Amino acid sequence: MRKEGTKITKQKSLIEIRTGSDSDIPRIKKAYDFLEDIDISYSPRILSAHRTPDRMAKEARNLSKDGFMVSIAAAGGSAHLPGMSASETMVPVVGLPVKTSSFEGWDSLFSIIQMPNGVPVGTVGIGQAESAAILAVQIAYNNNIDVRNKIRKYRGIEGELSNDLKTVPLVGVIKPKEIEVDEAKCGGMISLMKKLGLKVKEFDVDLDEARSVLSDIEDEGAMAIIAIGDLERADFSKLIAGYTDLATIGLIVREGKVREEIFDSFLYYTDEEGGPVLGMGIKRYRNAALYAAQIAGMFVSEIRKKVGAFRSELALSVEDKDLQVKSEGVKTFIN
Ligand code: RP5
Repeated sequence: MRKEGTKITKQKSLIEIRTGSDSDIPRIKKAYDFLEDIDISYSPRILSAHRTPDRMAKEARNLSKDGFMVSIAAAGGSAHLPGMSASETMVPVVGLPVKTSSFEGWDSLFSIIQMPNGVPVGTVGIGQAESAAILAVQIAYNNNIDVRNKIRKYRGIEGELSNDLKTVPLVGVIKPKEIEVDEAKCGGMISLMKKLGLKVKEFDVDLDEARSVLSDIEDEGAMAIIAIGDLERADFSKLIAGYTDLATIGLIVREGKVREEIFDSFLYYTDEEGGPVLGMGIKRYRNAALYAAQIAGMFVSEIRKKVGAFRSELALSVEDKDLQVKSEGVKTFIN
């Protein structure tokens, strides 16, 4: 049986907040506070990926049947809770890296963000608990115009959405004109989304055009945005997120060595500029597509089924390789 969040008991929780330890709870207090302040129910859990692995996995598998639309998974250090939870569910997981004493939370961030292709976690900056809560609401309440307008007001986003707005499985892919993407990978991301049943609209913009592009796609009922940046324009995703209440997936695509400072301009915004971003691992084009499909899949069962089939194919291909390496040995396998 689920216990409802602390303050609200009548409203059904669409948002679960799982932490790897009770010690995480005071560190992510802003997430609970934010949801309580805007009257959104949540279910708090303590589920450790290492100390209670079976229970953690089982409760991840139960998320969908228990009616959750999103799970915030917060953990620190060897922070495997978000990734392991994500691998057991089609419900989008928002990864919240908890600040640690030894590495200031960089260990947590790196353990969460760079998920392998196939199983995305939308990751916020270290200790960015309020961002995680805002994004969870933006994902779970995409079709609830009252809640969306409340969030827009709180975040200072211009323009109230019309109550007649109907959401559709549409995703906007937006990038600055000046950056170069790997055409094959970007094309692969777009075709994967289409294969999973999403409509996709692509925009190359200057930042001053972004606001009107976003306003149009919001009016068309989009469910998510993928905003692409590179090393020089790592801030692009969060600047885009500053103009919209749509769940904004941030993707950094530039090839080459990446230093950790990039995450400072990628994931952290201020009251004056930018907004919260669901960060994907560097160059994780496919995960951006899958995460967008998971968000839409919360509202469209056909898309959820297709993401499930994609995951099953992925699992089968790993199992095949396992059988192969077991029978052939590594030397034949790698040749
Ligand atoms: C992680 O280890 C938890 O998420 C927590 O951040 C960290 C330390 O846990 P405790 O030793 O305080 O229980 O799994």
